[in-house]
Amino acid sequence: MSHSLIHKITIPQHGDARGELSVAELGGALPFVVRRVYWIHGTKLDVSRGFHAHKQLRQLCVCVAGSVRLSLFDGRREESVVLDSSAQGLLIGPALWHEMHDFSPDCVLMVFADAEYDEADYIRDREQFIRHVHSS
Ligand code: T46
Repeated sequence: MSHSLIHKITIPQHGDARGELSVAELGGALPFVVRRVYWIHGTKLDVSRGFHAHKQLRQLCVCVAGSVRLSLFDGRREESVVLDSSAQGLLIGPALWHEMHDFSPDCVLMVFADAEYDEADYIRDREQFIRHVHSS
């Protein structure tokens, strides 16, 4: 049986009467040393993003506000997951085509990455991605 493409990580919450506090730390919710953090926000209505895979990069995506749907494709199967909680992260490893759809207007998607930005690590053509996974 093939394993799921969706790897969720529980992010510890320390809520109290004052509100919420969520922690992503190495050895806890973070499975790698973070070298870059970016966040996607202010996404316009009916806009989708992504449409690429990475050759090496590992990322943890946390929807800290609102919601977004991620569609994942490993070259054979496609799976979709809605992120709508700051208590859960989605791991996106290498060789996983990903698309982001259905952003809510208030969505803030925070992404922790294990390397600096490198355009050479992107595969932005779906046919090229399929050839890449079937040749490796
Ligand atoms: C990913 C998904 C989840 C930079 O200059 N530095 C950066 O660290 C990033 C992430 C992007 N950029 C530049 C490159 C483009 O000119 O920002 C512009 C928008 O990037 P892109 O079109 O790749 O954005 P998304 O939302 O399609 O993809 C992003 C990440 O790039 C990607 O690694 O996995 O979010």
